[in-house]
Amino acid sequence: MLCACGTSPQASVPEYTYQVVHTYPHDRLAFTEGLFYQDGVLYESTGIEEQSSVRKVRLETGEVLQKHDLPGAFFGEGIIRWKDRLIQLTYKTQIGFVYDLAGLQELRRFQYPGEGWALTTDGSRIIMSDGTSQLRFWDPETLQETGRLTVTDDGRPVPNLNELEWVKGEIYANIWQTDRIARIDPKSGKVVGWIDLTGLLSDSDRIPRFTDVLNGIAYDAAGDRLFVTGKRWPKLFEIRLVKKS
Ligand SMILES: [Ca+2]
Repeated sequence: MLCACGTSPQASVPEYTYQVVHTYPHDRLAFTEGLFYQDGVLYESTGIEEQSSVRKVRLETGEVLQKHDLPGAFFGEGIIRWKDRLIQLTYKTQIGFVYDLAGLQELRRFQYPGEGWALTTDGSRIIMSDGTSQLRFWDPETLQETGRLTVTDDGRPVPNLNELEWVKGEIYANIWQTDRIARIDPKSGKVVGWIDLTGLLSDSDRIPRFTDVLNGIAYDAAGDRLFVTGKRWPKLFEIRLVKKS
């Protein structure tokens, strides 16, 4: 039978599934909101008021090496390193924190409008998500906005962009409340690939009404390793992408 759909065929955006390369322990109480990897250490931000923190974690064991707790009113969100500083967003309080990377001591606070969801960097700009289909670019020194980019898939905006990671010239963004990661062209904003992580955390590793959604992408550029986890997941995974045929 012929399809009489009446619309032009969609440009085929490649889809990827995954292979698990390694499984590591992850703090089951960590409501992961931000994640990156730097010089052998995972940096993680956790959310929820009265439970928020920024921490350094040993990848292999999940051991928390260093931790700074946020004041109770703040809900921690995305993090990124810039030079010798660590920058952290908060969810709805419109205040960000700048820490000393080595000691995780608070150096100062700054303000931005709207919600704060995630951060990453292409090496010259900070890239920020706020839960919409837009990404914001910031000057990393002034933390002032320099531009925005709308992320689209086949011409339609992609909302709920959450945790970000810069991976080999693309922006990876996991889509809130899904098992999917968008691979985004940073120039056009177009989704150039979809990663489907369905089934990554098994049902037996989930606690009903406690274990939450996929969130947290980190990339080890030197070792070409991609890490993903989720909110209150007991595991963190190194994965390899496999193109769906
Ligand atoms: Ca990240």
